[in-house]
Amino acid sequence: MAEATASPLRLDRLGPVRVEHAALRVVELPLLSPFTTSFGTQTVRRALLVECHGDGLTGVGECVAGLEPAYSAETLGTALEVLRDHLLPGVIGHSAATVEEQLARGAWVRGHHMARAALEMALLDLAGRAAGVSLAAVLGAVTDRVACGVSVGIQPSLDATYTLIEGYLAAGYRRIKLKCRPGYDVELASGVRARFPTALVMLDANSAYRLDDLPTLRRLDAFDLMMLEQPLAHDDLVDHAALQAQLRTPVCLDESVDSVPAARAAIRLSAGRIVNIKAGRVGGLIRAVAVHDLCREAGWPVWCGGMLETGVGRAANVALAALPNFTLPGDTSASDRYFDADILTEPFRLQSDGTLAVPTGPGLGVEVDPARIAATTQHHERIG
Ligand code: NPG
Repeated sequence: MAEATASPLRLDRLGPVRVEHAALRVVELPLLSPFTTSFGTQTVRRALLVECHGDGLTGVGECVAGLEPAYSAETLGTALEVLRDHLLPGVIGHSAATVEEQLARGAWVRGHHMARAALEMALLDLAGRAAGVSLAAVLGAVTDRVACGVSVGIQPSLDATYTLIEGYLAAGYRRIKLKCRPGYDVELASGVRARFPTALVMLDANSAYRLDDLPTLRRLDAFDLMMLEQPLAHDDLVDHAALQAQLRTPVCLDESVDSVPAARAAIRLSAGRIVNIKAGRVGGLIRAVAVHDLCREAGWPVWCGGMLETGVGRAANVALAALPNFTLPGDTSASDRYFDADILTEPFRLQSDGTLAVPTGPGLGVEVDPARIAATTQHHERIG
């Protein structure tokens, strides 16, 4: 066990925020190429943005929920409803001494972590802008750039996968994550390892296996993978623990760690050795820092996951990934890995050292481009 260290979170740097009115906006951006995982193929990113207005400032948050309840039970539709009918009415027009107090007004809502996280992001952006402090500074960033990995979806052929990897490594990405599923695993890992002997490579199964697949999963131990992400069911920490006990490759948990208590349980059970932290999945950035802190105390490294975010959600991810225990490259790729054009005035660009710069401006530290917002908006409603 590593020694307990103080949390880097600095919410005390923020003052109170007043939300006068808000808006829910759905933008749609086509993906440059289809993204296939063990549970399906995505060709567009439809993102729900929460905009909170107060004192002449706007804070924006992005919800990571997808169109279908496949990765998680939440969808864009459920998030719209929960934000419109339950979460936003609790904050609009109410004064609070701190952002935490404001968020606590929605604490009675059970689950709906992605909806909650989107509102939290908007409030933290608004409060950061009001106080002139960057989100990265509030969360406790210790670096001004974060190492980037890239996630490669399931391709029509192994050759297509090799070609993509070559391009990403040449661009500077520092770690390759390969989506896998039963029947598209051992050959994939062995082929990639043979062609890229020194690359940092990991596999992500998105819960596609069962403990009965142990013989197949053990064969992956031969390929020096950084980790195997979320091999088993999203709600089965006990089986993950049984698997990790019989696997040399570290198991990384994603879907299984959907809350701070789940992180504690995973650590207690030794259900893996690494956590992919997504703020949306655990209910917000503040809880993401709490998961980070628990993992740090346990000696588990973490990295920042991605959900094909637009630049808004990406800005928050990059700020989070700048915390001290994010020691592994994450799924925080540059805007041009996903979209022809992002919705920001300045997209996230991969630096020559394979990193993204952590925004330093107030709040999220990025600006949405009004023309891109107008061009991509599918739905808009004012609340309050
Ligand atoms: O670079 O943002 C990215 C994508 C990273 O592979 C990625 N995300 O299971 O972690 C995942 C997967 C995902 C994407 C899951 C979209 C759900 C929706």
